[in-house]
Amino acid sequence: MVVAGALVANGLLLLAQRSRPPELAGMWELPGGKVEPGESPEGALERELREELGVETVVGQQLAGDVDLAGGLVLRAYRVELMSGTPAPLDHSDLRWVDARGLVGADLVDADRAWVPELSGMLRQP
Ligand code: DCM
Repeated sequence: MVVAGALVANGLLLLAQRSRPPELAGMWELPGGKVEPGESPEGALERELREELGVETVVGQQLAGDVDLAGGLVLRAYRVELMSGTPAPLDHSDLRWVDARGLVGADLVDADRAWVPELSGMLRQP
């Protein structure tokens, strides 16, 4: 399983720009990564966000609908609350905070598009 986090603060959502693989590089995603053996999905997401963004988070509610990825992986997204730190692109090309319009207009990886309607409703409208 792959887990991804929707970090929303002040009506804005954090998007992260992938640096790899070549076919996904430059596209934007909810940051996250693979669940390792013995980890809970929530624990894995907290670890991934610590490693990739340098922040401490608490994982909240799951977003609706898991997404099937290539290779038999399943992608699941969660709401995430920032506890401490300022997100930094430690593993991504760039980070960006988007409102509803910015989310709809972003060049998102295909899998993450499933959550655009649900996420837009949480964000500042233009
Ligand atoms: N992935 C995705 N959307 C995300 C996070 C990851 O589609 N928000 C996909 C990209 C890879 C796989 O999950 O196929 C593993 O991600 P990573 O390469 O970041 O470990």
